[in-house]
Amino acid sequence: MSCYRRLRLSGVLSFSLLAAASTAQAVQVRVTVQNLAPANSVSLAPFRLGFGHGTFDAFDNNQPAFLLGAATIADAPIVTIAEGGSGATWFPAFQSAEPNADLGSVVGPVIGPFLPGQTNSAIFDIDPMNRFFTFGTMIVPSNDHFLGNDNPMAFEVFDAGGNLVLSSITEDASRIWDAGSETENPANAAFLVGGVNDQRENENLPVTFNFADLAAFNGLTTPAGYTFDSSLLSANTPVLRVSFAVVPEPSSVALVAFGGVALATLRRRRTV
Ligand SMILES: [Ca+2]
Ligand SMILES: [Ca+2]
Ligand SMILES: [Ca+2]
Repeated sequence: MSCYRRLRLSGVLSFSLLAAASTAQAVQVRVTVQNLAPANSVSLAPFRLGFGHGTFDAFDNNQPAFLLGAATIADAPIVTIAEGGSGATWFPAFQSAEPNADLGSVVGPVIGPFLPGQTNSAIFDIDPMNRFFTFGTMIVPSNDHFLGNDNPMAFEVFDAGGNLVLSSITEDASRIWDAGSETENPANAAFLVGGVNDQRENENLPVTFNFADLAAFNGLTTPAGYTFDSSLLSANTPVLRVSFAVVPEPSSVALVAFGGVALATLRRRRTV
């Protein structure tokens, strides 16, 4: 290959890379949520998530859930996840703190929560400059238990170059929080036959790690038909895995094809 041709090829490939860098503003990321908990133990309400700059923070260990503009503790952003799974104020607070964040949900494979062993995924368009992942999901049955990250910079999914650098997160039962917002009362709990989740009684405690209090629901029947038993959980029992995978985009496939055409053209020239 002559120096001239080598330079031309290198120029074509550099152009391709530059084009990719300037047009790749969003990547498609598949987020997969798996309930790893043993049968007849905890289920997971719809999974709420955001990719951002790592500045939105809805709670701290051993502090009351932050109100972040909400009038009462029942409306505090993390509490709208912990007490019902909706994130009704969590999403707006996240958007307000980080207007360019990418927010969404992964719901269970059928209507209702992720039962033990169930998995589902969803694909999101993510700006890879939103490098940090934050999530929350209510643990049911409960009044105000949840899984979520206290440190909004705990999970760096993309590096500064926009490359996916985190493939999964696994949480065990010791990572289950009590939001400290509602007392553990089966009559007011979600995902129990006979429980009325809209009812609540202030607990006036800080957010703390606590899965032991789920024993308040042992022996009671869930709407899914199983009898709940928290003794199936030990501190190190895995309960959640979240996985990340980049989905190839049509534009990047086209660029790869373009690079292939450039190489093929050069090869043809060499053989002439
Ligand atoms: Ca925090
Ligand atoms: Ca509680
Ligand atoms: Ca309730």
